[in-house]
Amino acid sequence: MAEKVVLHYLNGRGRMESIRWLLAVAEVEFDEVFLETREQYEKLLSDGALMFQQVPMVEIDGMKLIQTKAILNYIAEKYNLDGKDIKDRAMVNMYSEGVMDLMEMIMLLIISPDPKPKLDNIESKAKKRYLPVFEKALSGPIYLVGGKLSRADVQLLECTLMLEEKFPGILADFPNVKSFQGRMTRIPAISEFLQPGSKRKQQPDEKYKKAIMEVFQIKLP
Ligand code: IBG
Repeated sequence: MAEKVVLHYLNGRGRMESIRWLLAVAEVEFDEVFLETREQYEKLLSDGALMFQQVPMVEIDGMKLIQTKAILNYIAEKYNLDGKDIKDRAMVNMYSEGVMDLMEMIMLLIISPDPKPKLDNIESKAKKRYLPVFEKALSGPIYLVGGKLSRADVQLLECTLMLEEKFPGILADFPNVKSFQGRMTRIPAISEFLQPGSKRKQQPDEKYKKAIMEVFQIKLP
């Protein structure tokens, strides 16, 4: 029997959250080991579990996978959440990379000494650069690429929910994206993942910030 998938990261969203989303949509059960102390992280390092001394790390199919995008690619390929052919896969990757650029900006807010200008920049980029692309792509099709659910859809949903947390009403000018969000949240595995008590993580808080500083020895003001 296949070993259970195990996620090694902090108890927060960060770079692991998209992986949690994708596993949830693929209906793969997983356990989580939360890094709370520097010692836990150093133990992973001394065990040789982290190729580039970084997390996320995911134990899956007898491997210890690192690098967020490599992990997402593996899960997407394994569970048919990528494109049906090489061209569709290129489109899926392009959408997915765009969404990840935007989500990374939000993720990094927690370690910013002065988040306000960064927030303004994120809102402006979201409205002017990213959301118009998805509004156009979804004017008709149900999913972003090739008429089938892919990791790009899952990550777009994750991203739009994050955006609404920061900027309520931001989707008002993007009705196709808003309808897409409604459709996606009705997919049973997603609806379950959105329920309280699921493995989805909440917005970053002080405890999570403290863990980042402690585990990665980052000095924040
Ligand atoms: N390219 C890698 C990936 O995508 O997996 C980058 C991984 C990465 O930067 N991981 C950080 C790490 O392990 C944790 S994310 N750092 C240790 C090191 O020595 O490089 C931590 C995080 C931050 C800010 I910093 C916000 C949220 C999480």
